Amino acid sequence: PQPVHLQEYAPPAYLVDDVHLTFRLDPKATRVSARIAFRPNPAAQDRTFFLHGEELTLVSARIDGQDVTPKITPQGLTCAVPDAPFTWEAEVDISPEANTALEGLYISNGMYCTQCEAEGFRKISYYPDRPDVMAPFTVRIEGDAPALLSNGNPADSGAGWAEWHDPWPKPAYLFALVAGDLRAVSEGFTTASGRPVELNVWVRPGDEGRAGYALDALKRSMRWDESAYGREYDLDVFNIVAVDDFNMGAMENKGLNIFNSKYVLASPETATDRDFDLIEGIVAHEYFHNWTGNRITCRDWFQLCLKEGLTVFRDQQFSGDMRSHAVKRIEDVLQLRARQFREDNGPLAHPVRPESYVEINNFYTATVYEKGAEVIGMLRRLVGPEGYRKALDLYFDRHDGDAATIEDWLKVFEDVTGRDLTQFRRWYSQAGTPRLKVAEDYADGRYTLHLEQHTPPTPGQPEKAPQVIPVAVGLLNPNGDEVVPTTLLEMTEAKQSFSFEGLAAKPVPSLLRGFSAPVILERETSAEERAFLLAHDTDAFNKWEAGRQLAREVLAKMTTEDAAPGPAYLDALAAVARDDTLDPAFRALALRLPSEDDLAQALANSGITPDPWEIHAAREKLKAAVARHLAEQWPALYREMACPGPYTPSASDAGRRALRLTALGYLSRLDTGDEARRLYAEAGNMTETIGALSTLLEIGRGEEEIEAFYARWSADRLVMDKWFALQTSLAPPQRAAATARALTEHPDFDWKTPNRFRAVIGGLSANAAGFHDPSGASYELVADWLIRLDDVNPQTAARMSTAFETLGRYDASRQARMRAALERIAAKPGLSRDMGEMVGRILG
Ligand code: HT7
Ligand code: ZN
Repeated sequence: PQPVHLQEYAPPAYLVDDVHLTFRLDPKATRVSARIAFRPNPAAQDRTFFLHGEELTLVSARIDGQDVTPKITPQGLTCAVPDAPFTWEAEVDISPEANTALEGLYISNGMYCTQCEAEGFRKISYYPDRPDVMAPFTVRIEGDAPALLSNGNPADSGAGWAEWHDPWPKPAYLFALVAGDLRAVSEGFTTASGRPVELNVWVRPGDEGRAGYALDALKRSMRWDESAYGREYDLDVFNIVAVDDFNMGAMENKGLNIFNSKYVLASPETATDRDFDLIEGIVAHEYFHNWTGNRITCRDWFQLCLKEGLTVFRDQQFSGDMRSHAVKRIEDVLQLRARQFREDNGPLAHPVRPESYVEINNFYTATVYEKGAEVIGMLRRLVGPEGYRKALDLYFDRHDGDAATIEDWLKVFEDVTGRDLTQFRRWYSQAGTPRLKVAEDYADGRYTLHLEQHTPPTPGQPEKAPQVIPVAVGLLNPNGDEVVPTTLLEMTEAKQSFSFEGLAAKPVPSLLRGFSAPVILERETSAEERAFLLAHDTDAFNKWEAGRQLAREVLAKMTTEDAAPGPAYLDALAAVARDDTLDPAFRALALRLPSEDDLAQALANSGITPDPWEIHAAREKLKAAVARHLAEQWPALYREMACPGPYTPSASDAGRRALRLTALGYLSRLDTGDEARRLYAEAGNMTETIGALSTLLEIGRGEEEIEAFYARWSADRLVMDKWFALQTSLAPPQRAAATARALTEHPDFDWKTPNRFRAVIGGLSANAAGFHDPSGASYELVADWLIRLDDVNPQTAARMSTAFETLGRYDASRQARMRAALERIAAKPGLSRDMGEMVGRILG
């Protein structure tokens, strides 16, 4: 298949003024009738009338009431049309039941549902399925389900039918339809200007008790968008539907958000604190898309970060406001490094705005989403919160109803602030994580930081130009007092120096405060200085970061030199564990060791070939050493952090539980799991149940509890996903492949359900040492299953092939085995375009 290029963008030949769709639902043959008002686009050169359409059976086609016979290809149709506005009518048949790819109209557990982003609408009707064609939609659904839902406002309904009208022009990717036996959990909401809105969360009968938290998160998101961005909701109803079979997390269809049920349904008994946290964030994210994505959409799919980067940034701000900014920032950076830095450092690296793709679904990546959000965070830092708010106001004013571009986005910042953002634009066009080297000197009260930036080559981009890097810096004197508060240095050159005058002694710098830019900081410093910052830094992110770097260095030495952990680190951790002036959630994060993949990444970045089994062994040793060093503190911490009263998912209770379970993790290395077993038996909520169970699995125990868990929860799909994922992700390295293989033979392994597939195969891929079993057994197992899934659900299979993206990091033997697995996938007859592109890029 040929790639599509950003440079080839051409405006659509025809625009759409109005769309009427009628669905006669039937699992085998749903009849979709479309009546569409087209008009020639004066801005277009080309006059070819082309409608996308895939896997459709055309029944009839008419133009202005006259039958026509279009020319049909596997990608769509062309037809001779008048050189003036005209009405197109067509009927097609589609088979939701046969749709296992979960794109277009499909059936999940007896319920009809759609997924149209990015290019799924073309599997529903012939249409110009591109985001720059926007139109109001009227939809009639005929079917015998109790709930018949589509976008916009309900217009009319009767027995076995319902009509919906969405007055806001939208691209086809935001179309949605849901029909099934669903119950609404509802509440009213009044917008700031007094518009009443009905909020519904639609779930299967029996799940009503698990919808309350999502509904509450929705209300808080709506209020927050009003106060933080001045954005109100614009329809009479807002519907959220929970669906079991879903390729991703959720989808922002106008007025009818569809969610993976994992991100809607929660009760204290079945969901962990992490689940509640994710539900809040994802509900907010999809709601915020109503303005950043729906009212202002993307001109083409290359501009995906326009809506996704901005919406992620907004949901991060929201979660920070709801919980703790410091903790949220640490969690976001952990995630950025684990996913985006990993991606940026390998064969799948691409710019935040890619310049070509074969399959756009392969570009819903950490780079587009998370790095896209970081770029916005940097912009905000550079122009300040007021400049940012003014720019956003102008963006909404100027582009409401548009399909916009990154150029449009940056222009509002330039117009509001008078800044030239030409160089800043490189953050959108250059791939790779910049390295920021720091040296310093001090003489006569003058302290100078010498900064040097360099971005390594990435596929197709051997050379990089310097980027604008906002470096937030604070300086501490040797007593630990802050002598220079946070100051923003704007680096624009490849090499640049910045001086601070009037300092009585050589200061200790706190660099890149709040992680002010998505770069890798390279600075030689002592363990003592890191411990000093961990103790004294006033910037919460850098306080944590100091401990993190210390842990990385200790682990790296333990891995490569078999060294013992030094006292600087162990004593610094003890001080954090003891310091009850610190937020428990922060302490839990500071006491958590870097992941095995994080360490592999760090070693590879410093030119050392990581051995995943040695890393695993070193990390286990370090856990044991920390457990022993703080032996007296764990039981007390475990006791003190117990939450009195009934479970609440509040940030403060969740933080206490996180610290308590961290203490349990270390404690279990001293008491062979006795306390964890007790907690498993007594736990009154899923957070503690899973905490106890994972603690036991991590020390190679928990067999009885795994059985008991299955007996208790086997009827609950979402909880069973946890059961599967825990076992593959926490299996000891030598047993991981065999554990995963055995689970693929389990009668409950419904591999066609993405959540279950991700639990088992994704769980194994996330088990760094287990996946990199030197025998290659895990590579082979994962490849076998990706080959199998590719026939059924290419989108999910292709996404999961990223397990192999770290190929270049490892030793020759592992590389050869990974390559062999990938080549076997590449050679599969009938390989999907999705998987073909991914494997081709990984193999290089
Ligand atoms: N905009 C959505 C991205 C998306 C998606 C969601 C579910 C299934 C398939 C999908 N393809 C693309 C989700 C979001 O970012 O909010
Ligand atoms: Zn999104």
